[in-house]
Amino acid sequence: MGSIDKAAIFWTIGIVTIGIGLSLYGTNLSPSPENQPASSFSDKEPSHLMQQKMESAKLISDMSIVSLSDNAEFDLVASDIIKTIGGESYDMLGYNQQSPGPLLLVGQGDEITVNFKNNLDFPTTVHWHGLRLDYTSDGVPGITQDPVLPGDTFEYELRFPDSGVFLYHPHVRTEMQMELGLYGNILVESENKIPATIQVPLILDDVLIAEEGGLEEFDSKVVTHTLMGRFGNTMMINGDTNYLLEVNQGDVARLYLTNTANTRVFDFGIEQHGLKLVADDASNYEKEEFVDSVILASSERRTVDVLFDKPGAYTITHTTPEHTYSLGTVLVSSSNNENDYEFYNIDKDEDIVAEIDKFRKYFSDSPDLELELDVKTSLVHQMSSDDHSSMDMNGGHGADMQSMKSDSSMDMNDHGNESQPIEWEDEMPRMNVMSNEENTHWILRDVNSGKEGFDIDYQANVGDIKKIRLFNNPESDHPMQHPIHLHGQRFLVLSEDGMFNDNLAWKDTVLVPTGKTVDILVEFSNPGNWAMHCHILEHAEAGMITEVIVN
Ligand SMILES: [Cu+2]
Repeated sequence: MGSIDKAAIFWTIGIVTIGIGLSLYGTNLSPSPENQPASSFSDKEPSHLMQQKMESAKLISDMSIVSLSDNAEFDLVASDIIKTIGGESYDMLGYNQQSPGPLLLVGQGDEITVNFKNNLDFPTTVHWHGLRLDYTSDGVPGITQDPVLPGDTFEYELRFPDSGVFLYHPHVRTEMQMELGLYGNILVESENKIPATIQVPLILDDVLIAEEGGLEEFDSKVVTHTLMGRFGNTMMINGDTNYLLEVNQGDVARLYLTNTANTRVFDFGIEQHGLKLVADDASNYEKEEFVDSVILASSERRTVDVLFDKPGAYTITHTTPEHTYSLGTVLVSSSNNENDYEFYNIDKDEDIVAEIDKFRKYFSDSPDLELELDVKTSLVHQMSSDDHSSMDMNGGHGADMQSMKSDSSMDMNDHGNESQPIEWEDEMPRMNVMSNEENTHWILRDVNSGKEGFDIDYQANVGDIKKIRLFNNPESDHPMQHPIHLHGQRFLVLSEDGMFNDNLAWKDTVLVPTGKTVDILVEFSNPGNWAMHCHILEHAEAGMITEVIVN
């Protein structure tokens, strides 16, 4: 039933690295002093611990692993599948008959060709989220390609200038197709050594299962749940409601986290374990830091290292202001392995610091573009003009509100948790279900021109370094956080409400909390026509999208 019975796939990185020249652990046994604390590895001979690492850096994946060398070709097919969730069968969608789709394992700097076939009953595309690839392979209808019709094929040319974990998913009715299971990870390996004994991709998701069974239905013509996005009621890691990771005491796990939920922001943690935060969407951080948990919005990724130094069963958690949910379990078996206490050392990534140094002179530039995040919805006025004087969004819908911590005076503009990393979750289900792309229109607005959405016509040139200011208007009809994603480029998140971010990393998606002003510095490195949109999938479908042209 759980993943105990599932044949987990073990892949020895040592074997892979021979082919693509990444065997730093095998050849460089005297790490440079700036990368290693003085206390560790001072001997010429490899230590016992290092021997262990050299032999055992395994990739553990529930998804089938497809290892692709430079110039490889790969066939990817989207089709209907029947997927088992919590012992029940559901009609869903998959890539190569799987959901999540296969994990593509590639090397930084390599290029591959994906021969895609659409065996679905409706149009789709594949978007390669976070990759700075040729825009003609970016998979966005209306901007880079026509939808791939049922039975048709499309050839995607992928390249991987950045290392880390990325994802692929459709860009047509994305809110439906991703919810039904179309997504997968790409792991781009760099030449840098990985100070871990195992590597594990963890895809966090939720699905909405209807009371009467089956997944909550979609309207084939109209996007629904546009107010807040479709929150699931069933959470999964790697497509499994009962996820289990089995490790040995002494293992250092490098966890690659990806959020593929339509709208849910996850606050990921592991009971009794600190997480060493290593990398963001598209690069390492300037410096590692220990955190209790990691906030990930839809489509964001993080890399964290965890030392499992004591045997036991530990719950993988998602924590909201109201609840702590179990996402799965890490089972740590006792072993004679020594705990690797150098894990507690904090490393600086001098390469990233040096790379970002070239951009610091732009940090104080004025914004080249100021975007306001807003919404127009007839629902709010409809509801508030209803003759229920006491009817705020809680009071009138007691049955819908049972999951809330109180029936106090919250109304739509006061979710009460706006200062928290996770502002709130599905608190107004009925209102949300009533919302659709016709009664609720999400807006990206150019503050200076007043233009909205595709009328904004923002252009830049390759080589430009530009600041973009994102203002999440707290006075809008329905203020809430929005993860804003820019295709095909990378950016630094410089500040929030003027508070400078002192640990930078390259990103492609940034969560803009309610009422906040977030400045990002975009390196326009990749020519073409690119989408920029909210990654709450229902918001993007309901208008929260624009196009950026890089000449
Ligand atoms: Cu949004």
